Amino acid sequence: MNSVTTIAGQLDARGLKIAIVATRFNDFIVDRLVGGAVDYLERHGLDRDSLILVRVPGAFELPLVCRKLAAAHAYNGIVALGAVIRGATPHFDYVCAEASKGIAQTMLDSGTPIGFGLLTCDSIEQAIERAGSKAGNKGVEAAAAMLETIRVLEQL
Ligand code: INI
Repeated sequence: MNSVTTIAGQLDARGLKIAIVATRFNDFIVDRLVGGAVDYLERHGLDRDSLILVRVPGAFELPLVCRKLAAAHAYNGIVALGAVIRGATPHFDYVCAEASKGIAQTMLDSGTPIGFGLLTCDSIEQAIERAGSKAGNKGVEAAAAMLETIRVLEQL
């Protein structure tokens, strides 16, 4: 497949303006995701002055705030971070479904890349594993995906 023309995003965050939107709900987990995303973006050249962090109450509020930021056209990309942890009622399913649908729809409607860093876990242990331990840090992965998508779109 050497001869196939390939377009791929460079993981270079220099010169970009980025917004991170993070929930206060489950902040003991989400703060680890935020730390991972900030660290990743700075190590890839992002100037700290070009980064804002917006806090929202919970995952259900992520789409609305991402949509407002995208509509401002002031940011090249957005990283949405949160953690929904299953409880005793079906509440989990409604919050996960609306948050993920809303974020995806916002990305498609606005054309602004949004890194999807919303953990949807059956237990606190699963969330801890994905917030900088056994299963990596999903905040880092969301920031990386957003960055790569920004740089791919620039070439299309
Ligand atoms: N919000 C979360 O971000 N994570 C959760 O685990 C969660 N649970 O389990 O209830 C949660 N609920 C709050 C929700 O996102 C809204 O903030 C709330 O319903 C007010 O609109």
